[in-house]
Amino acid sequence: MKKSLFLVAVVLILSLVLTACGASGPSTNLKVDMVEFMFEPSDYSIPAGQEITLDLSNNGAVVHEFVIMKFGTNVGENFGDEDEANIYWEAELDPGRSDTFTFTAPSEPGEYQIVCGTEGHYQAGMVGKLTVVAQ
Ligand SMILES: [Cu+2]
Repeated sequence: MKKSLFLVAVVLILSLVLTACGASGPSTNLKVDMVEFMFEPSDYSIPAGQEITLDLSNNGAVVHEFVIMKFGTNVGENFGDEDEANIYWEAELDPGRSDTFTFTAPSEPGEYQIVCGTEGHYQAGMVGKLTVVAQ
C-alpha cells in the first residue's frame, strides 16, 4: 500500500514537471520586436522541421533584419558578404512595420545564431539565439 502511494506521488510530480516544461518548451509561433540594437526577446526555442510562424515588428527608426544562420556557422567579426552564403532564412522590415512570416524550422537540432544583417547592427550587439529541439 505504501509503495503504490509512493508511485502515485512520483507520477503526479513527473506530470507537474512535464507540464511546466511544456509551457516554456519549443513553440511554432514566435513574436519578436526589433529596435536599435536588439531583438526582444532574443532567445527562442522551436521544434525541428515544423512550420514556424514569426510575428515580427520593427519598432526602431531604421531597417532591421531577422537572419537565421545555418547550423554550425557563426558570423565572424562583422556581418559581411562572406556570411550571405551561410544564411538559413531571413526577413527584413522597414522601421515602424509589422508583418507575419512563415518558415520551416531546420531539421538539425541544436543552437543557431540569429543576427541583424543591416550594416553595423551585428557589431552593435543585435544578436539572438535560436534553439531547435528534436521532436
Ligand atoms: Cu538591426
